[in-house]
Amino acid sequence: MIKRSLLLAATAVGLVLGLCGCISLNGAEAASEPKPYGPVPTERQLRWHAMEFYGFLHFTVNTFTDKEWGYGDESEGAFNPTDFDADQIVGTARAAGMAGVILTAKHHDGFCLWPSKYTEHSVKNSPWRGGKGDAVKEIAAACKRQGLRFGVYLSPWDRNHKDYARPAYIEYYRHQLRELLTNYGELFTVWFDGANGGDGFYGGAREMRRIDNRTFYDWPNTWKIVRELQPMACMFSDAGPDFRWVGNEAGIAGDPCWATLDMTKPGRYPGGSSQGLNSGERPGTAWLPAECDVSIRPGWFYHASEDAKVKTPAQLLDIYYKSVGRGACLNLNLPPDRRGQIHGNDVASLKEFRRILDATFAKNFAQGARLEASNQRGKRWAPEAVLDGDRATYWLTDDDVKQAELVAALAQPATFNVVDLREYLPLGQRIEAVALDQWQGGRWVQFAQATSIGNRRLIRMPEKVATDKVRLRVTQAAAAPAISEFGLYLEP
Ligand code: FUL
Repeated sequence: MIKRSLLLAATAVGLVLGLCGCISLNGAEAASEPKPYGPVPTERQLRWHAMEFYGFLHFTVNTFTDKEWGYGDESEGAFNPTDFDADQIVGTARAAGMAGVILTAKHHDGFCLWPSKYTEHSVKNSPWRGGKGDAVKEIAAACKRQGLRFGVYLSPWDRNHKDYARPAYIEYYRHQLRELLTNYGELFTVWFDGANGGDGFYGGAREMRRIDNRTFYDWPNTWKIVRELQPMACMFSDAGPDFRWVGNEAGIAGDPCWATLDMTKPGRYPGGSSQGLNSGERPGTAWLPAECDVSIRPGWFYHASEDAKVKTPAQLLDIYYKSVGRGACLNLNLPPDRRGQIHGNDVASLKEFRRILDATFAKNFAQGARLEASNQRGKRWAPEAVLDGDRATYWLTDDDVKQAELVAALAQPATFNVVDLREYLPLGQRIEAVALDQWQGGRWVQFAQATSIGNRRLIRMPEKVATDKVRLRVTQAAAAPAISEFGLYLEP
């Protein structure tokens, strides 16, 4: 009897909640669920956003022939790393703070780093490990051991294959894709390069072969294979479907850099034009955030002649702030050398880069601040969420409030030169401009401003700011701003 009345009461409450969805149990008015603005990310894209920083590993016959683009006629015998060490490679990426690596399983020259069943042009005919080696397997296993995610680059352009530019090649390409998608554990990405240079070996033909990027690869059906076999893998091409090229190979995102793109524009297909990719488009028709790819050296592959041209820690930091700090992901290439390891110069530069980043983000000076917001949408969306280190919680204003302020009275006076902001992505990219003020001599003085935020905005200031009160102002937004994180840091 008691049980039954409880059940009835619960049903009644449930009904009331279900009917109006806006009355809380204590009778007070609570706000309704917020509606997303514009295109929103998928679950797999959210996982990708959370990675922020990962690496490319460009490695193949080119490493031994000293080329950037192999012609496709390289002997399998050329591939012979003297001391291949997947743990050293992946360990270097891990120590640098990377969340994953993407290996060039096959570059444009067509040589396969795994013993594909569908070609003789692979490690199986190389002297490395007596023809029994599988570099894809070794890197994937090292990633698993060291807690990194793994992805593959499978060049659509193949300058070795006799059927390239004919329908039979698509079949070949898909067989290879299936091998990579089924034999190497979970992949976080499949990276489809857009380069199609034309001439090549092509099984001995040594000729120019042109294809129409838009139709030849029949991308929709190739993508289906990835979705079927690796549903959580994000696919890259110049224009998606899951993340986009940033339009340059310098690792620099636009400012602003919107996470959305208008896919109705001409050239919006894999390998299409790079127009608009650097800054994205707003409001856009698809959530298609940017990846900034860049090599730690001038070339993508290892060349001893570039040993003294490794990017310095200061250059890497600059790239980090202009990629991750503009809401994109950074894909930094580390090319294994002829031993099959990351060269000491690269290791040293990465180590110092990481040391500075760790020192910078060790302490959030906003932590413990007393927060006061000009508006909040009800208890569940209180401003304290911006300091809880959890990107799933956020401060949100009422629907009609698109400009809002958050004053943070710091626990102690602080000196900082980096501001860190994140939007709550499942509600779409809403904020269009923010400004920051410091309390100085009894008044507010602006010290920074920014446009797009998205996954993350890092504002790196030329001067340090010393204050005990900071004001964050959302000065322009397309919908009620939803901010999930806020931080103040000091780069040493
Ligand atoms: C380009 C390629 O042609 C380069 O060799 C490299 O792989 C880079 C990441 O993408 O399009």
